[in-house]
Amino acid sequence: MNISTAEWQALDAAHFLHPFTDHKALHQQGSRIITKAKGAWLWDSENHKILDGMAGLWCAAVGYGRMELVEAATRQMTELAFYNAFFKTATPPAIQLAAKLADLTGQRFRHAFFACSGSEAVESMIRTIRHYWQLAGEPKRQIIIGREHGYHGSTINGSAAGGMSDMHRQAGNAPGFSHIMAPYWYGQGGDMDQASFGLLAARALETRILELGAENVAAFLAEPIQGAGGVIIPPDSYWPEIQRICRKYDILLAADEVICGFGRTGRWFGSDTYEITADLMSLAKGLTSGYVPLSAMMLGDRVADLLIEDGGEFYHGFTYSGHPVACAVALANLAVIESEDLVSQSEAKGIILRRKLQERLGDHPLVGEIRGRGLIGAIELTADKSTRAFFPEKAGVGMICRNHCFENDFIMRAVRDSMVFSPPLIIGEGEIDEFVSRAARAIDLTYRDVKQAGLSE
Ligand code: PXG
Repeated sequence: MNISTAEWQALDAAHFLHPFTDHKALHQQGSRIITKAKGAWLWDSENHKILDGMAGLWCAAVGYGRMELVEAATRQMTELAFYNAFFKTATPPAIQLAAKLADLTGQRFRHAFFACSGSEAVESMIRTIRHYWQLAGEPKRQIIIGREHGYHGSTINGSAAGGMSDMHRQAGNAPGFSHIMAPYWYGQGGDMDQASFGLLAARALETRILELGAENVAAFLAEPIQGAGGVIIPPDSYWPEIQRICRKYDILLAADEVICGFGRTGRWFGSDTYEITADLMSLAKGLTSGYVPLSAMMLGDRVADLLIEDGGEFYHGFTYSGHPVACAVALANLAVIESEDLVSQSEAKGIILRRKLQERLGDHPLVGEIRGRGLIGAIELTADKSTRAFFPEKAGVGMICRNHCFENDFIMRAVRDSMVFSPPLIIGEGEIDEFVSRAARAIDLTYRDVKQAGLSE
């Protein structure tokens, strides 16, 4: 296409509203126009080749440009582009995908409900949980407990379930939600060892259940590893204690696997990594590697049996629930993940990536911690390595680093001053080296700026 970058930017500013964006600020700068991608690399309209350390937005597990997925979409669009599943009909890809997902969970979740986005999958879980308790004869159980720094999407209920206060303020904060602390040892652990802090953070759930009255609490909704909140890796003591508390008070456990699912944490699901036995689970992103929008709510037997046996009609669904093209792409995507063994690759490459980051940046005065599981991780930037002190929020150090990454054709995202990453699972050895050297360069440049601004010695 013969359109200049400046023309794209003008058209973009004139018409396209972006998600989570201060548009006035963006328009002063202009968007970067991404035009193509292959493997772990993106190209922009100025023909810069950019290493994508975020897999799109925690999605592109199999990398970009995989013809297996393209062909699956083409085949399905040609055969049957769309049909709904509302009125006693179903399409083969949706049936096959539901069965495949049940297999991948070892039949712990035998039923799948499909939607288009993570937010819709979470919204579906919230509706299902409340419906479940009505059917179970405990209709007072309405409250969903989430966590600070949790992210569960941008619908009204999803944002209320999440722990982002700016979202609560703008979205009107729907009733029926409560939040407990996150297991964020780096930020809130102080002098405690990780194991003790993990127990402390989990026991906040018990305290909250008792405050609210267990008879009013429907579920605990949580990501195995909190992604958008800054890749918060829970101490190993955390999840077993959460599980014990949920069982003790008969609270449903809903695992939001939108980021953690499909190998991201080195196992098929984050719930496998932490041995979580959830009652419901939401999936999206890696389900199709982002090639087309698709999400799923998975139900374990406890919820599914009651819903199916005693629920009658569940007044919930979307036009595109079980979209055949999206489901066909998901099946092709899962076939690639399996045939290339990307789940164990994620585990093995994650170890290499963290070791190399540690070697190159472990002693860096700006780096407080390098953490991760599989191919999801974070580098914390600190004002004082020995105390893990944060920079003042308004200094925007994470954003400075993100900009240096961007200017050096490398994508990491800043959450507060944590630089978070989740590269495609197909990232190669040489690309891991490239990742480390680009990350190091951005952190060196940030350190220079921080010193110039008098924020660090
Ligand atoms: N749950 C989790 C755990 C997520 O990470 C959603 C639900 C909602 O998914 P949809 O598809 O409705 O966006 C998400 C999405 C970021 C970022 O900046 C993260 C997400 C979305 C947009 C930005 O880290 N996660």
